[in-house]
Amino acid sequence: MAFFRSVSALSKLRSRVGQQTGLSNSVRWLQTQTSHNTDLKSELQELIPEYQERVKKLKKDYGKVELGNTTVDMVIGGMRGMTALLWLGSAVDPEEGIRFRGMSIPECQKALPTAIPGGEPLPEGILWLLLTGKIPSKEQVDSLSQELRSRATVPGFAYKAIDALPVSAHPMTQFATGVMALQVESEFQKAHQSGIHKTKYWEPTYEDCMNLIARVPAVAAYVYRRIYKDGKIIPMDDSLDYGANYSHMLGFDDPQMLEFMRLYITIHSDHEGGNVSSHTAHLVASPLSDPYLAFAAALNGLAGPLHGLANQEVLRWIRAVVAHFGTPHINEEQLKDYILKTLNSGQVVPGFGHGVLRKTDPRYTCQREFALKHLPDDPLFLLVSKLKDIVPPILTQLGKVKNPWPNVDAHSGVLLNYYGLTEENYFTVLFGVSRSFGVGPQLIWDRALGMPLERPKSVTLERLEELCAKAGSS
Ligand code: CMX
Repeated sequence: MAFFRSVSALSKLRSRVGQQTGLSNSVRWLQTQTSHNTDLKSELQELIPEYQERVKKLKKDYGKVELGNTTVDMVIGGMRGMTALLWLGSAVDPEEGIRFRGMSIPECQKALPTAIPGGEPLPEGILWLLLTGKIPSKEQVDSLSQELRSRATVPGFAYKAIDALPVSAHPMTQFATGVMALQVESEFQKAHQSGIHKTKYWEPTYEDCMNLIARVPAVAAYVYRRIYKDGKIIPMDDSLDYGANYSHMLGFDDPQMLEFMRLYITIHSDHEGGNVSSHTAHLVASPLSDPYLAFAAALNGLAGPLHGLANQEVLRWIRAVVAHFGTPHINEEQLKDYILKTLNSGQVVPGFGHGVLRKTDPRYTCQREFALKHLPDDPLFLLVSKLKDIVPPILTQLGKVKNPWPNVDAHSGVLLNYYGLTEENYFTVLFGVSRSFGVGPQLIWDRALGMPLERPKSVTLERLEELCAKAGSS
């Protein structure tokens, strides 16, 4: 009872703080939580005992509280709607979309520090927020930028591992191989072999996750330059923030592209825990596989066309439409015919639909706003805009699509293409770099909270039929 009393006192306090400032409750609450600690690890260290207490209390006093029943639909339907994971960083509401530690994308755009006045959030800010639940100051974000730069040196053997693959290998294969090679330097694996006490697991996990996050842009940029730019590598620029540096190492220094990259990483960082890549990382890390092993596995899930690879598939599909009609200026009837042709050939329309969302993805909306501001007349953007109106009614008519609205992947490709990053096979690598920002913080918390090995129960087909027959006859 005391627990519920304290929760209710907490929400009253949140609401009171909110009324005083005129901001939404979640942001107001987080603003009261800011601190002056510029060292992220020390900040985290202070928070861990409180979170451990909260989880301990749930386990001890409320372990048998039901969160919903498991149905046959869930077992044979990809576990849709089954609440089965603890994920601290973010939550997806079907109608409203993502909230990062309670903050919507527009709230993050307003509250997180930027590189230029009125600009897009710096990815370092979302990392701080996801890990601590607090809105960082510019000073804290700058200090984190510096920390990431100081960890960014990639060992030569990681590049050699990539070089062992043919240049024609898919960029995601090359990227995941590079990440696997980084594992050789895992602090967690070393510490575990030396017999570290389990209460300390989070510390080498923190080191691994921060090193991983710091190093993936260089690995990812290497893959890009190796495949598409004759292997001419561009070194990191010590004066740049994380997002700008990644763009710079890829070879894109247009200030607008740097802003888009900052926004891209921020919005692709996390999407609660049940999506394939995030869930994979959490699952693979649960038997104490280190963060590199977990994140490489996550990337392999992200590389599926129904998940992150849709990024690539959307631009490929749009290009095929343009090639088919010989122009990006296509009328509604022609577009409808092409969409039906795609559906009739047994394929999905990439960039539409979602496992959880039931409205337009706010990650789509914020990219659309960026495009409206910076490239309103781009022919491919205009085509994407038409598709957002034409595709949903057609998918709805199929009668089976639960969410006909555009998702995050419907938009990113045309923006990247506009700024010169035209090689769509590479797009999922950008998604992968961003996803390290969501996966890393959760893996650190998994170890800090002593999360156990994940091991759900499965059922055979015969047993399922037996249980259904029993339920049917009663
Ligand atoms: N085009 C055509 N058919 C679609 C569709 C689309 N965009 N979205 C869903 N459907 C179909 C499904 O294939 C399924 O058909 P069957 O019953 O014949 O197998 C039916 O509608 C029901 O699916 P659903 O319950 O609405 O959707 P799911 O939760 O099963 O799948 C998703 C979600 C995203 C895989 C699906 O909407 C899809 O394939 N979309 C296109 C690919 C895409 O954009 N993926 C990116 C998602 C975001 C991300 O993870 O990056």
